[in-house]
Amino acid sequence: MNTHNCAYSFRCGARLLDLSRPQIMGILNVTPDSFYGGSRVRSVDAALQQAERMLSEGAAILDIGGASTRPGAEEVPQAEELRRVLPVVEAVCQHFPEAIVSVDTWRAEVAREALAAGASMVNDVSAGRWDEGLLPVVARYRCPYVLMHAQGTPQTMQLAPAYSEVVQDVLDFFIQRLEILQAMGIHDVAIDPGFGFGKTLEHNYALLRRLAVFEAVLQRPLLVGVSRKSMVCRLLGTKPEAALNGTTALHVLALMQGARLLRVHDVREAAEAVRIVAAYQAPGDIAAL
Ligand code: PT1
Repeated sequence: MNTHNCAYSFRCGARLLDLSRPQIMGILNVTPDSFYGGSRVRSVDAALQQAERMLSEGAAILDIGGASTRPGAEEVPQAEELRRVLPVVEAVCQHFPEAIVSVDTWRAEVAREALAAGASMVNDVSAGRWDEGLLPVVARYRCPYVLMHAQGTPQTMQLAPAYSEVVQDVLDFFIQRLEILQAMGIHDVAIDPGFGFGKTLEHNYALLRRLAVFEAVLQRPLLVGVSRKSMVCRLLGTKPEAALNGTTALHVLALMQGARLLRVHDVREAAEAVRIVAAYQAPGDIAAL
Protein backbone atom coordinates (compact mmCIF):
# COMPACT_ATOMS: atom_id res chain seq x y z
CA MET A 1 0.00 0.00 0.00
CA ASN A 2 2.06 2.91 -1.25
CA THR A 3 -0.58 5.50 -1.96
CA HIS A 4 0.46 7.91 0.80
CA ASN A 5 3.00 10.25 -0.77
CA CYS A 6 0.84 13.38 -0.83
CA ALA A 7 3.16 16.26 0.12
CA TYR A 8 1.50 17.97 3.05
CA SER A 9 3.41 20.67 4.88
CA PHE A 10 2.46 23.08 7.67
CA ARG A 11 3.96 26.50 8.33
CA CYS A 12 4.79 26.68 12.05
CA GLY A 13 6.01 30.18 12.85
CA ALA A 14 9.35 30.49 11.06
CA ARG A 15 9.66 26.74 10.42
CA LEU A 16 8.14 24.40 7.90
CA LEU A 17 6.86 21.04 9.07
CA ASP A 18 7.39 18.66 6.16
CA LEU A 19 4.86 15.83 6.28
CA SER A 20 5.97 14.08 3.10
CA ARG A 21 7.52 11.69 5.63
CA PRO A 22 5.84 10.84 8.95
CA GLN A 23 6.93 13.05 11.85
CA ILE A 24 6.98 12.48 15.56
CA MET A 25 5.32 14.60 18.23
CA GLY A 26 6.85 13.97 21.65
CA ILE A 27 4.53 14.23 24.66
CA LEU A 28 5.65 16.59 27.43
CA ASN A 29 3.15 16.56 30.29
CA VAL A 30 3.51 19.23 32.94
CA THR A 31 0.97 17.45 35.13
CA PRO A 32 0.98 15.45 38.35
CA ASP A 33 -1.65 12.97 37.09
CA SER A 34 -1.02 11.93 33.47
CA PHE A 35 -1.73 8.24 32.93
CA TYR A 36 1.85 7.29 32.10
CA GLY A 37 4.35 8.46 34.69
CA GLY A 38 7.26 8.44 32.22
CA SER A 39 5.78 11.45 30.42
CA ARG A 40 5.37 13.67 33.51
CA VAL A 41 7.75 16.46 34.38
CA ARG A 42 7.41 18.62 37.47
CA SER A 43 9.90 21.40 36.83
CA VAL A 44 11.13 23.56 34.00
CA ASP A 45 14.55 21.90 34.29
CA ALA A 46 13.10 18.41 33.97
CA ALA A 47 11.05 19.60 30.98
CA LEU A 48 14.16 20.94 29.25
CA GLN A 49 15.99 17.64 29.79
CA GLN A 50 13.05 15.68 28.43
CA ALA A 51 12.80 18.08 25.46
CA GLU A 52 16.49 17.72 24.65
CA ARG A 53 16.23 13.94 24.72
CA MET A 54 13.13 13.83 22.54
CA LEU A 55 14.65 16.20 19.97
CA SER A 56 17.89 14.20 19.84
CA GLU A 57 15.85 11.02 19.30
CA GLY A 58 14.03 12.50 16.32
CA ALA A 59 10.96 14.41 17.48
CA ALA A 60 9.99 17.30 15.18
CA ILE A 61 7.29 18.59 17.52
CA LEU A 62 7.03 18.81 21.30
CA ASP A 63 3.45 18.75 22.58
CA ILE A 64 3.24 20.53 25.92
CA GLY A 65 0.17 19.96 28.07
CA GLY A 66 -0.80 21.08 31.56
CA ALA A 67 -4.14 19.32 32.04
CA SER A 68 -4.60 15.58 31.60
CA THR A 69 -7.48 14.51 29.34
CA ARG A 70 -7.21 10.77 29.99
CA PRO A 71 -10.48 9.07 30.99
CA GLY A 72 -11.48 10.06 34.52
CA ALA A 73 -9.06 12.99 34.78
CA GLU A 74 -10.31 15.90 36.85
CA GLU A 75 -10.71 19.31 35.29
CA VAL A 76 -7.79 21.63 36.05
CA PRO A 77 -8.59 25.32 36.71
CA GLN A 78 -7.37 27.64 33.96
CA ALA A 79 -5.00 29.54 36.25
CA GLU A 80 -3.31 26.29 37.24
CA GLU A 81 -3.05 25.11 33.62
CA LEU A 82 -1.42 28.42 32.66
CA ARG A 83 0.95 28.24 35.61
CA ARG A 84 2.11 24.79 34.49
CA VAL A 85 2.34 25.29 30.74
CA LEU A 86 3.65 28.81 30.14
CA PRO A 87 7.07 28.63 31.82
CA VAL A 88 7.79 25.35 30.00
CA VAL A 89 6.69 26.70 26.61
CA GLU A 90 8.88 29.77 27.12
CA ALA A 91 11.92 27.80 28.25
CA VAL A 92 11.66 25.15 25.50
CA CYS A 93 11.24 27.80 22.78
CA GLN A 94 14.21 29.73 24.10
CA HIS A 95 16.57 26.74 24.48
CA PHE A 96 15.50 24.81 21.39
CA PRO A 97 14.62 27.30 18.65
CA GLU A 98 14.67 24.45 16.10
CA ALA A 99 11.80 22.68 17.85
CA ILE A 100 8.19 23.12 16.86
CA VAL A 101 6.18 23.53 20.05
CA SER A 102 2.54 22.56 20.15
CA VAL A 103 0.25 23.32 23.09
CA ASP A 104 -2.21 20.62 24.15
CA THR A 105 -5.19 22.61 25.38
CA TRP A 106 -8.87 23.22 24.69
CA ARG A 107 -8.78 26.66 26.38
CA ALA A 108 -8.56 29.85 24.30
CA GLU A 109 -6.60 31.75 26.92
CA VAL A 110 -4.01 28.99 27.37
CA ALA A 111 -3.61 28.70 23.60
CA ARG A 112 -3.30 32.47 23.20
CA GLU A 113 -0.62 32.82 25.86
CA ALA A 114 1.30 29.78 24.66
CA LEU A 115 1.29 31.07 21.07
CA ALA A 116 2.45 34.48 22.29
CA ALA A 117 5.26 32.72 24.19
CA GLY A 118 6.51 30.90 21.08
CA ALA A 119 4.32 27.83 20.53
CA SER A 120 3.35 27.46 16.88
CA MET A 121 0.68 24.76 16.84
CA VAL A 122 -2.51 24.02 18.80
CA ASN A 123 -3.52 20.45 19.71
CA ASP A 124 -7.14 20.53 20.86
CA VAL A 125 -8.93 17.38 22.01
CA SER A 126 -12.27 19.26 22.03
CA ALA A 127 -12.33 20.21 18.33
CA GLY A 128 -13.14 23.76 19.40
CA ARG A 129 -16.35 22.79 21.23
CA TRP A 130 -15.49 23.37 24.91
CA ASP A 131 -14.34 27.00 24.66
CA GLU A 132 -15.88 29.12 21.93
CA GLY A 133 -12.87 31.44 21.99
CA LEU A 134 -10.35 28.81 20.91
CA LEU A 135 -10.87 28.67 17.14
CA PRO A 136 -10.74 32.48 16.77
CA VAL A 137 -7.32 32.40 18.50
CA VAL A 138 -6.09 29.71 16.07
CA ALA A 139 -7.46 31.73 13.13
CA ARG A 140 -5.76 34.91 14.31
CA TYR A 141 -2.36 33.27 14.76
CA ARG A 142 -2.71 31.32 11.50
CA CYS A 143 -1.09 28.32 13.17
CA PRO A 144 -1.60 24.65 12.36
CA TYR A 145 -4.35 22.93 14.34
CA VAL A 146 -4.95 19.32 15.42
CA LEU A 147 -8.66 18.51 15.09
CA MET A 148 -9.49 15.53 17.31
CA HIS A 149 -12.71 13.59 17.75
CA ALA A 150 -13.97 12.92 21.28
CA GLN A 151 -17.35 11.75 22.47
CA GLY A 152 -18.22 13.31 25.84
CA THR A 153 -15.69 14.81 28.24
CA PRO A 154 -12.76 13.17 30.07
CA GLN A 155 -14.94 12.97 33.21
CA THR A 156 -17.70 10.93 31.53
CA MET A 157 -16.52 9.71 28.14
CA GLN A 158 -15.88 6.06 29.01
CA LEU A 159 -19.20 5.49 30.83
CA ALA A 160 -21.18 4.34 27.78
CA PRO A 161 -19.56 5.13 24.42
CA ALA A 162 -22.17 4.60 21.67
CA TYR A 163 -22.22 5.10 17.90
CA SER A 164 -24.59 4.02 15.17
CA GLU A 165 -21.49 3.19 13.09
CA VAL A 166 -18.26 4.49 14.57
CA VAL A 167 -16.22 5.12 11.39
CA GLN A 168 -19.12 6.86 9.61
CA ASP A 169 -20.04 8.87 12.72
CA VAL A 170 -16.48 10.10 13.29
CA LEU A 171 -16.08 10.89 9.58
CA ASP A 172 -19.33 12.90 9.61
CA PHE A 173 -18.08 14.78 12.66
CA PHE A 174 -14.85 15.76 10.84
CA ILE A 175 -16.73 16.87 7.73
CA GLN A 176 -18.89 19.19 9.87
CA ARG A 177 -16.01 20.60 11.89
CA LEU A 178 -13.79 21.10 8.80
CA GLU A 179 -16.54 23.20 7.24
CA ILE A 180 -16.48 25.48 10.28
CA LEU A 181 -12.68 25.67 10.26
CA GLN A 182 -12.66 26.38 6.52
CA ALA A 183 -15.10 29.27 6.98
CA MET A 184 -12.82 30.72 9.67
CA GLY A 185 -9.76 30.49 7.41
CA ILE A 186 -8.12 27.65 9.37
CA HIS A 187 -6.57 25.46 6.68
CA ASP A 188 -3.52 23.71 8.13
CA VAL A 189 -5.41 20.99 9.98
CA ALA A 190 -4.34 17.50 11.05
CA ILE A 191 -7.10 14.95 11.64
CA ASP A 192 -7.04 12.73 14.73
CA PRO A 193 -9.68 10.04 15.42
CA GLY A 194 -9.07 10.45 19.17
CA PHE A 195 -8.22 6.93 20.27
CA GLY A 196 -9.60 6.28 23.76
CA PHE A 197 -11.81 9.38 23.83
CA GLY A 198 -15.33 7.96 24.33
CA LYS A 199 -14.57 4.68 22.56
CA THR A 200 -14.66 1.02 23.49
CA LEU A 201 -11.84 -1.33 22.57
CA GLU A 202 -13.91 -2.39 19.55
CA HIS A 203 -14.49 1.24 18.48
CA ASN A 204 -10.77 1.99 18.72
CA TYR A 205 -9.79 -0.99 16.56
CA ALA A 206 -12.57 -0.30 14.06
CA LEU A 207 -11.18 3.24 13.63
CA LEU A 208 -7.61 2.00 13.27
CA ARG A 209 -8.69 -0.61 10.70
CA ARG A 210 -10.25 2.13 8.54
CA LEU A 211 -7.68 4.87 9.20
CA ALA A 212 -6.76 5.25 5.53
CA VAL A 213 -10.35 6.20 4.73
CA PHE A 214 -10.04 9.37 6.82
CA GLU A 215 -7.21 10.75 4.71
CA ALA A 216 -8.81 9.60 1.47
CA VAL A 217 -12.09 11.38 2.27
CA LEU A 218 -10.86 14.44 4.19
CA GLN A 219 -7.61 15.13 2.30
CA ARG A 220 -5.77 16.13 5.47
CA PRO A 221 -2.75 14.56 7.20
CA LEU A 222 -3.60 12.12 9.99
CA LEU A 223 -2.30 12.29 13.55
CA VAL A 224 -2.47 9.16 15.68
CA GLY A 225 -2.21 9.08 19.48
CA VAL A 226 -2.18 5.50 20.81
CA SER A 227 0.95 5.60 22.94
CA ARG A 228 0.60 3.25 25.96
CA LYS A 229 -3.20 3.67 25.95
CA SER A 230 -5.86 1.23 27.13
CA MET A 231 -6.14 0.09 23.50
CA VAL A 232 -2.89 -1.73 24.23
CA CYS A 233 -3.19 -2.33 27.97
CA ARG A 234 -6.72 -3.71 28.11
CA LEU A 235 -6.11 -5.98 25.13
CA LEU A 236 -2.83 -7.37 26.40
CA GLY A 237 -3.49 -7.23 30.13
CA THR A 238 -0.55 -4.91 30.81
CA LYS A 239 0.03 -1.59 32.57
CA PRO A 240 1.09 1.54 30.63
CA GLU A 241 4.66 0.91 31.88
CA ALA A 242 4.73 -2.41 29.95
CA ALA A 243 2.88 -1.22 26.84
CA LEU A 244 5.74 0.00 24.63
CA ASN A 245 5.96 -3.09 22.44
CA GLY A 246 2.20 -3.08 21.83
CA THR A 247 2.38 0.64 21.10
CA THR A 248 5.03 0.06 18.44
CA ALA A 249 2.84 -2.59 16.80
CA LEU A 250 -0.01 -0.06 16.60
CA HIS A 251 2.35 2.58 15.21
CA VAL A 252 3.32 0.26 12.36
CA LEU A 253 -0.35 -0.42 11.57
CA ALA A 254 -1.08 3.32 11.59
CA LEU A 255 1.94 4.16 9.40
CA MET A 256 0.94 1.45 6.92
CA GLN A 257 -2.33 3.33 6.49
CA GLY A 258 -0.66 6.66 5.91
CA ALA A 259 -0.49 8.29 9.36
CA ARG A 260 1.75 11.39 9.11
CA LEU A 261 2.10 12.31 12.76
CA LEU A 262 2.61 10.02 15.74
CA ARG A 263 1.98 11.51 19.19
CA VAL A 264 4.21 9.43 21.46
CA HIS A 265 5.91 9.04 24.82
CA ASP A 266 8.84 7.05 23.35
CA VAL A 267 10.41 8.98 20.51
CA ARG A 268 13.32 6.65 19.72
CA GLU A 269 11.11 3.60 19.28
CA ALA A 270 8.55 5.51 17.21
CA ALA A 271 11.32 6.87 14.95
CA GLU A 272 12.55 3.31 14.39
CA ALA A 273 9.05 2.22 13.39
CA VAL A 274 8.89 5.13 10.92
CA ARG A 275 12.18 4.05 9.32
CA ILE A 276 11.19 0.38 9.15
CA VAL A 277 7.92 1.20 7.39
CA ALA A 278 9.68 3.67 5.07
CA ALA A 279 12.19 0.99 4.05
CA TYR A 280 9.36 -1.46 3.44
CA GLN A 281 7.49 1.07 1.31
CA ALA A 282 10.43 2.45 -0.73
CA PRO A 283 12.88 -0.41 -1.29
CA GLY A 284 14.83 1.58 -3.91
CA ASP A 285 15.75 4.20 -1.37
CA ILE A 286 16.71 2.09 1.63
CA ALA A 287 20.24 3.42 2.01
CA ALA A 288 18.90 6.96 2.36
CA LEU A 289 16.40 6.20 5.12
C1 PT1 B 1 -4.58 12.09 21.43
C2 PT1 B 1 -4.37 12.59 22.75
C3 PT1 B 1 -4.12 13.98 22.89
N1 PT1 B 1 -4.40 11.80 23.86
C4 PT1 B 1 -4.30 14.25 20.57
N2 PT1 B 1 -4.09 14.79 21.79
C5 PT1 B 1 -4.23 12.34 25.07
N3 PT1 B 1 -4.28 15.06 19.47
C6 PT1 B 1 -3.99 13.72 25.21
C7 PT1 B 1 -6.55 5.40 27.38
O1 PT1 B 1 -7.47 4.84 26.72
O2 PT1 B 1 -4.81 10.82 21.19
N4 PT1 B 1 -4.54 12.93 20.38
N5 PT1 B 1 -3.92 14.51 24.13
C8 PT1 B 1 -4.31 11.45 26.29
N6 PT1 B 1 -5.62 10.94 26.46
C9 PT1 B 1 -5.88 9.59 26.75
C10 PT1 B 1 -7.04 8.99 26.27
C11 PT1 B 1 -4.96 8.84 27.44
C12 PT1 B 1 -7.25 7.63 26.48
C13 PT1 B 1 -5.17 7.48 27.68
C14 PT1 B 1 -6.32 6.85 27.19
O3 PT1 B 1 -5.79 4.76 28.12
